[in-house]
Amino acid sequence: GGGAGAAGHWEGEPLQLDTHAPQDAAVLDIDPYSIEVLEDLESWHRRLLDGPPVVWIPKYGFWAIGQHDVVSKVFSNWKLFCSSRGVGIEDLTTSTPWRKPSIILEADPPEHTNAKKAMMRAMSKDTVAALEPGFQAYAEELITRLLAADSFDLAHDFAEDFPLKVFPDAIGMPAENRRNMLPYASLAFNAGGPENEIRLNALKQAVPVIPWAEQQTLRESLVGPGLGETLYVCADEGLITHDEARLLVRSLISAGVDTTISGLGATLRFLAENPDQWELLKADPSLARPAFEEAVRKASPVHAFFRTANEDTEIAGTKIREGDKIMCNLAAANRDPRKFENP
Ligand code: OVM
Repeated sequence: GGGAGAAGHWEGEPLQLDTHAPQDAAVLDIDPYSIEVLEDLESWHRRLLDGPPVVWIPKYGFWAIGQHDVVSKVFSNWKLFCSSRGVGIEDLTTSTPWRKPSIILEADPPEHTNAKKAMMRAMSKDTVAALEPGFQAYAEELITRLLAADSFDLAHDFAEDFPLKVFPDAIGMPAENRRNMLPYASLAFNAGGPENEIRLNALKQAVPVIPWAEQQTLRESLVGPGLGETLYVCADEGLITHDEARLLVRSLISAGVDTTISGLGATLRFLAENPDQWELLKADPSLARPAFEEAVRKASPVHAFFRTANEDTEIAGTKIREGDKIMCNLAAANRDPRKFENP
């Protein structure tokens, strides 16, 4: 985003890209979406946390932030830093996204308000409490089966298996083809990045299952009561339209398993790597929730979402122009020593 380069160019010199650094911007010449960075997230996050609070990433022409208080402030101000122009690199006002934007993730008030109300109703405290026995029963069944085996794969047989069973059950989805949710979710998350190999690969893997995913969002595809049907009842009652109910079911299918799988996997992995913590948890199972919360903090199943500046403004003293994209690095914020002691 942003305006044309102020730096003079003349006949014969290639036109400067929109990715020029704005005047006085602190520049961080790094590709946050490169394999090298993804394999060494800590150094990228350290550079965000140890340097100036707002840096310009020239490779793509967006801002990046990572300090907890700065990220928090941007996320709390939807009027200035909106979601409706997209939470990935692309500005939805000028690009064609891979699918119709989400009405809960890529939306702001007032459009966002009733969508959120419907979602809150579908996942009310009572509904969630009613889901618990089924989740519990399958957890017992799964653990019994895994313990009977000679060995099992923690990621595939546990972290993926559990959410892929209980969550689609909760939505009211049919039993078949649920693993299709994995490539679909992978695209939902990777679509927010640049057109690199990771994104192209996610697209390639997901393309065959996109029609399946769209089909699953229809009311007649649901096989029983559940979160999906509750969303359609919200439409029957006029809170949202039936097309919006369909898009909210799509949100459940898009975002319901990926982060849960990462969170469960990270929790068990960290416990395996820290046997003293495992002993503490075994001695006091009520520590399960804080253990999970801590794993999610440390692993950040979502690394970053973008916001778009809705008008000229500033962040921590840096001038931001209308249309500028801001990469808000949750994963860095979760490791900010200003916020967390010994993060
Ligand atoms: C959605 C949705 C919500 C959160 C994450 C996501 C990045 C999608 O509403 O579809 O994937």
